[in-house]
Amino acid sequence: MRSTSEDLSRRVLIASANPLFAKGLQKLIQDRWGNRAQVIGITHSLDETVQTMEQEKPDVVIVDYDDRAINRTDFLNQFIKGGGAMQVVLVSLRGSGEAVVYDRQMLNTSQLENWLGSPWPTRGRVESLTSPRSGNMRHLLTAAALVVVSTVLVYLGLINARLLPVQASLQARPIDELFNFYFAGIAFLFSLIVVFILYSLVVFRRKPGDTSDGVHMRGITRLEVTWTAIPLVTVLVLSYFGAQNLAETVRVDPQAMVVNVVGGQWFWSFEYPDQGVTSDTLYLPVNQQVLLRMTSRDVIHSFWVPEFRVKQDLLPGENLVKELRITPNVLGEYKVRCAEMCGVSHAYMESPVIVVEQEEFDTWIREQAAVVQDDPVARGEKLSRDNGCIACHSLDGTQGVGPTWQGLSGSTIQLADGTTVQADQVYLIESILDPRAKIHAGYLENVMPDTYDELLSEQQVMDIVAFIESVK
Ligand code: HEC
Ligand SMILES: [Cu+2]
Repeated sequence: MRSTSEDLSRRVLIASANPLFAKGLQKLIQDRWGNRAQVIGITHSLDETVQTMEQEKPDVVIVDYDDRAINRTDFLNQFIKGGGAMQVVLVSLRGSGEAVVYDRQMLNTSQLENWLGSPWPTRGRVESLTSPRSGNMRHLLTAAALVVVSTVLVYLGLINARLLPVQASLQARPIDELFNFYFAGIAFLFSLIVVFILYSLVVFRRKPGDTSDGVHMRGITRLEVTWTAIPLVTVLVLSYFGAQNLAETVRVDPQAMVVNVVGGQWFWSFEYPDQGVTSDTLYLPVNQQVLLRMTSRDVIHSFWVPEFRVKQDLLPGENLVKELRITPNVLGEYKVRCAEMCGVSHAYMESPVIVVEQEEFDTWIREQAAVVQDDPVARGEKLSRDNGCIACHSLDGTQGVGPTWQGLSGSTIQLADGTTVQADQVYLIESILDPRAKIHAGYLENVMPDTYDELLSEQQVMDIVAFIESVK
């Protein structure tokens, strides 16, 4: 900032090919300002003006607005490229006469009146010279305060909006912490943008009758470097947090219980290899890490229990086993859902996930194991659920993707080729092992998987048939 005494002896350059304009202006400046301003030269062309500006570094350049020899647009382009503080006054003597002041630092229409005592009508509103910066600072501080208030309010709103369900696993904790951190960032960025826009709309609204131009701005390198550097650092910090978080959610507990998960159109099946049990419900003992080893029977599915937060895709292919570790720490009933669009019944690909005390889990395992031993119908029912048959075949007459099993056994079936067939044991077995052989009229022929002859043993097929026969 300049001191006041220096301010009072400004060095002025006049650029005009018109001698009358230059002389008149020089006289005017001398009359009004005496030795507080000094005309250091008069130039007659664009090149001469630019050259003199570089050599003499005047405080102010007064340019004849109507002069063809010094094209004002070309001149301003040159002027703006320079460094250091300098002001340009474009003065027109034509018609109504007008003047525009450009300031290399601020480029606003201020200070003209103070400078020349307003000898010409000025274009637009001329602000007083009394420290325009303090006014800017006040606006900035007010807006900043509003940003702080808005950030706090938006953040409180976000964390109280219950965007996340109950936190029911150890892995969910770091994820939620990261979420909260992001919410704070989102609240701040949202406020930064919205508050400044609204503030400008309200406070800097164009007053009636104001026809002045906005401030003319060219690139400000320092600002551009700043707004590139800050996001860069922010992204690096976030990626560090993200990596740390990931490491925490995949931390291995050597005591983890293994469950093999198979996803298919449209069912989940959970095998407990160490306990010799398979189920369509995922039972988990509380506070014990479970290692899910997951694969898909057909297309890509995705295992997601929102309460546990973590999620993992299941890929088709024998050797494509994906792992996910979960340590449930809140008792309760949840639902696993498929988070990957996988066909017609994708939205219904849900199974219960039940977190129980260790003793209750052991009891459940014992019951499941017992069922498998005793009764072919019970075994068949279990196999039907575990293999996803029930997803397509209802047991209560409800219309599904496939025909209902209620009353199926022994009924007469209309086939797509116009013939009929008796649904005896032979037909049921053939329908399971070779579903394309005979098509039930009204159903799509290539929907039922034709892989069961590989997946099921002869005994298992007989168990399922026993179960179908029992659904009356
Ligand atoms: C993706 C859906 C789907 C799955 C899973 C599925 N089926 Fe089917 N199933 C069908 C459709 C559709 C038909 C009718 C078309 C046909 O006859 O192939 C059918 C037909 C049948 C039939 C003949 C019934 C009749 O009314 O003609 C039997 C029996 C059968 N399925 C058993 C099973 C068994 C057992 C399983 C599990 C091991 C199973 N299905 C899994 C879709 C499915
Ligand atoms: Cu799916």
